Amino acid sequence: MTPRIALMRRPPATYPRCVKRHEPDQPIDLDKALLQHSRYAQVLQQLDVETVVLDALPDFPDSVFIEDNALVIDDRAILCPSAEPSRRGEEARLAPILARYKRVQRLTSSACIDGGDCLKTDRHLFIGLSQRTNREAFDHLAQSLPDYAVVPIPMRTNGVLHLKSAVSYLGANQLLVAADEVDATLFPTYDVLRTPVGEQAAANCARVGDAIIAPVGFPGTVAMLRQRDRTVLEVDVSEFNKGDGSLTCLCLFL
Ligand code: CIR
Repeated sequence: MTPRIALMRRPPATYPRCVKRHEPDQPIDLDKALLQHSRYAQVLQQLDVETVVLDALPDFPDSVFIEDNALVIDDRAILCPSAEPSRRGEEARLAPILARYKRVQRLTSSACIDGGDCLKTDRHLFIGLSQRTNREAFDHLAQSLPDYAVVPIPMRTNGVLHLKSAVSYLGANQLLVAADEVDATLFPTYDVLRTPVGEQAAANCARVGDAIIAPVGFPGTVAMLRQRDRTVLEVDVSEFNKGDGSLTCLCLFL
């Protein structure tokens, strides 16, 4: 389904203090992050997606990564409580906004999950079992979404943060996979396109209709997609990469 609305959350002034697994070589440039965020919204608008940009939440430095706060599936928005203590509560701040569009649901209290670990295709919901997403969350989703085949995907301990950092659904039964990060044989019924050597980070792309939004800096991946007649638009998300974020985490498609 082509997304028509994207919720985004403006980066707060506290964003440079977001959770990071490693300090970046260069510090986060907040002004540049704000520009990149606006530019991404413009690209979505060019593709006829209505962007709803929510006020910044200074108490939550990572709240710009709004994809992690909920799993939106059909008419439901399932809130995602993060395993990262400083992110707990972001989802509650989003709940009233989601309720304008969807039926809001909650998981069992022992469940931890980030939306970045939830990859929907037309038939499957793949759930990355990562440092952020536990079995309780997977079990609850598997029980409560009988229309989907809900499939667990084990993630490497020191690999990417989330499943969607390494796998994107491109529509037409195609998955773009960073095969160094996730075992591509776990998707036997899909046409798997592997990111070229050195371009693993390009595996996180957003799809809007037939168009693909890809991060800047991965010419091999862009060429591969264009050879398959896909329209590719590139967006610079360098300041979000420094906070362990990728492109898709900046919006929540409704
Ligand atoms: C975090 O550690 O939670 C944030 N600094 C980055 C979250 C990125 N989210 C995503 O890729 N879905």
